[in-house]
Amino acid sequence: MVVHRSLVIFAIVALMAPVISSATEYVVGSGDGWNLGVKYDEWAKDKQFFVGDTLVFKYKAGSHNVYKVTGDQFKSCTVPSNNSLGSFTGNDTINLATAGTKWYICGIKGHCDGGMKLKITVLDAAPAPAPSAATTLFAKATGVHVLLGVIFAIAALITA
Ligand SMILES: [Cu+2]
Repeated sequence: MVVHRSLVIFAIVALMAPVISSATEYVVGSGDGWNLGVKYDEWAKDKQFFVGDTLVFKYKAGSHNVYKVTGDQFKSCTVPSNNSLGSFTGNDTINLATAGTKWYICGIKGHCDGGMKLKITVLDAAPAPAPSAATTLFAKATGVHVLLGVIFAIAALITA
């Protein structure tokens, strides 16, 4: 019975894996969080952001904040008069709802100039109309997961 149960769980996990991996939560700056002395262009350069992903800005509440800004405000480190992100809790989550370039800065005096500025490009989650190498790979990966799930489900039934 122990084997039977673990096989069923494996089958469910194998079937669910492509669904689970479709949206990603990114902690900005990873372990360094949202702080001075972190190179956010370095952090962002090897990442691909898609609509549906989330950014989490982690910092000591009161020490920093996060403003969504325009490209011009980003360049000049201009803090907008409105706070478009709601309250600053030190664990600020932003849902990437639309595709395009997004800019974020810390609004504490001198912090944006000190490097607390993040620029990312968000891509549409939907696959391109023309089949690309990436979508073909994804389709294959999904196929393998479904196949594995079916095989283990059958195996689970046989051993039951
Ligand atoms: Cu700051």
